[in-house]
Amino acid sequence: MIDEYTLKKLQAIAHTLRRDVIEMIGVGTAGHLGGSVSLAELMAVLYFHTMRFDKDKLRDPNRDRLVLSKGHAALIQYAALCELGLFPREELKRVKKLDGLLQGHPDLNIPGIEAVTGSLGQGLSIGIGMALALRLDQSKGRVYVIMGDGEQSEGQLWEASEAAANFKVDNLTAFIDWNKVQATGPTSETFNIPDLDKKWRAFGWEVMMCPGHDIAKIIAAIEQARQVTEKPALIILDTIKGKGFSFAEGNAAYHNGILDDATYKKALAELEAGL
Ligand SMILES: Cc1ncc(C[n+]2csc(CCOP(=O)(O)OP(=O)(O)O)c2C)c(N)n1
Repeated sequence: MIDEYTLKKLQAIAHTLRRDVIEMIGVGTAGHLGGSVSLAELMAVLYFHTMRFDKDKLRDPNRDRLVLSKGHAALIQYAALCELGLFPREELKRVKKLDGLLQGHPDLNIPGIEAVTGSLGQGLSIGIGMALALRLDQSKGRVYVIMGDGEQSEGQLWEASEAAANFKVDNLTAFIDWNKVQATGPTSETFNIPDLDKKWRAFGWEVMMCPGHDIAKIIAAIEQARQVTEKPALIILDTIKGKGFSFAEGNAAYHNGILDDATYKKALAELEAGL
């Protein structure tokens, strides 16, 4: 259980992260809006509540690691890292610019980023490697890996899934951002993988379903996952792609769409109204 103050604080942070994403995308350039903002609550919880993460001790061997396997959603991670003070706000205005720090996918030269991602399907393998190394080092650090539902079509991910169960990787928690839409349309029409929960369970994981925009429930699910021993845990977050912006919710056009002047203003107005 979390107290009312913490809940309100994390909700406000999720709201701020959404606003930062809109500011980063701006008018007239493409940006991964939908799959970024579907993660706003999870990012708020992980970086501002759950993770052992100290911005002044980025090399602490006991820190928790976050691997954003669906690296195209980097904007929401950049927003969180910026709000934590890891780089100046001016960098948000230079996202995806050649002279900017923040490129389209996470890169190791960005403070706070632990893994290069973007080629879907690889993040879980990276996370398992980290978790096994942490175990060898007897570190207190845990690893969190965020995957997409469209990403579930990647074969490497299922090999990694088996490996995690085989090696009893219990210092890792994985998430699927189950927003049901991928780049060009509904995930069920692009590459249908029904019964994700049963499949992961059959692969030896502890699997939990969780409403993905409910901060208290996300915190409770992560806590439950931490208690699991001798096997890895997966939290499937039931989310809405584009959450928070009426024109983008469930709309594949805003997977990596362009905001024009009207949609940009509408996004800001909806943020304002949601305060
Ligand atoms: C190996 C690989 N194939 C294709 C792509 C192109 N791509 C980028 S995002 C995306 C859709 C991903 O869908 P999902 O995992 O559901 O992400 P979300 O909807 O949460 O943004 C694809 C196919 C990629 N980045 N990597």
